[in-house]
Amino acid sequence: MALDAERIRKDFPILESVYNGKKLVYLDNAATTQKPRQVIDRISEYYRTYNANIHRGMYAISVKATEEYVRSKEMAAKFINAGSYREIIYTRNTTESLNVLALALGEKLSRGDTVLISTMEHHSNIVPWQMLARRKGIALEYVDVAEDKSSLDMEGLKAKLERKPKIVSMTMASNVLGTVNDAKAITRLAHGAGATVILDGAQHVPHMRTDVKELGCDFLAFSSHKMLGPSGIGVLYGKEELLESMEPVLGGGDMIRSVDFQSSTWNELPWKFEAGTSNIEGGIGFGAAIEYLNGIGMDNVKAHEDELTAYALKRFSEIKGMKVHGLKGDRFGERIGVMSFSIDGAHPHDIAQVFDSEGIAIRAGHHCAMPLVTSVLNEDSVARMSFYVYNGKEDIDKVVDAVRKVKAVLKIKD
Ligand code: C6P
Repeated sequence: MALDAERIRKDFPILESVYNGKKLVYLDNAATTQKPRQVIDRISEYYRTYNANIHRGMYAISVKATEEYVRSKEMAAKFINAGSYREIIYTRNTTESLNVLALALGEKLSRGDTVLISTMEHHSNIVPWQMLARRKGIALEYVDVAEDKSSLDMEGLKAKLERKPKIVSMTMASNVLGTVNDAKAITRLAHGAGATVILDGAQHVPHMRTDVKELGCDFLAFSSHKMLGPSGIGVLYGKEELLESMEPVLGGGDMIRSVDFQSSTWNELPWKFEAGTSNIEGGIGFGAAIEYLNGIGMDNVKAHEDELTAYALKRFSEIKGMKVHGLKGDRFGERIGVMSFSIDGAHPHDIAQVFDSEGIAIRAGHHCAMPLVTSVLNEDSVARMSFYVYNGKEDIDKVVDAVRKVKAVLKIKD
């Protein structure tokens, strides 16, 4: 076994809860993950013993708060193998990180320039570029999902790169299909075409080792809340020289070096991009989450999810009328533990409701990836379960029982 899920589960107080008379089985980790005691306690300790604003205080608790906040950035930098914490900007979430990039990099684009994304993207890597296209008259192009309806069409990517897009922004792992894209190859090809490369790591960084030096990407976005940390903290990683060359998008306190009545100069990195009082407790709690994941080891996290994915694929293959979206067979390792599925004759919202009555939390809908779900999968909605470090095979067994209940309730014949 890659990790001891049963022992890990004991660190998560919420997993002791009983809903609808059943012990909670939490399988909506792609939406957000649960928090271990270590994270909850770290945030509580901050409030109880050293709550103060950072960078301002000439007194002990402010100095400690600043040190802890910076320490969390150092851990985040190390976690993705960034050069230093100067390359780690804290935002609210992946969405904000991508919006900051669309605003800051978008400033340098002009009418007729192209931004290339894919049809596999979450709305947060589509809408900011559409807004930029409307503002600046740039063209937005898409790389398609391949015929397998699961992986990115790499030949299509090469063809689109011939048009020399200025920016290529792609997801590292799909929140609907679970597919892990070859982000290293995408980055290499896009750089070869002269593009700036942004990677959406929201579903990758929490689930497997992510090394920005190895990937070679220019920017990476991800969220603390999807990796055991608090909400309201996202990461925007950028290569130092690129961040230095960019203008900030928000102005105010903390991001300046000097201000006079007419103009201002900017603070050093990463503070240039963090205007106003930061989410201090969020940053500090995120540090505790990173420590927790380091304790498990990211290769163990991936191996555990592989084990659960293989088991779920096997169990689901035994059920008539059940369709699993995404890569299957011996390609199961090319996905994270996100599994979308449909059951003949059952609406995904009904599936989620019956699951809820069994204490099982899953998500149903378009998962903020409408183009992918409607145009590629040809569905208006799919059910989705997603695993993390505290899930075990017994959770999947409960899902299989719940699928049987869905069929019984909706009178679907076997
Ligand atoms: N996907 C899901 O249930 P935020 O909300 O900003 O932390 O993350 C946005 C985001 C960006 N990219 C990908 C690939 C994502 O999966 C998400 C968030 C959640 O699938 C909430 S919609």
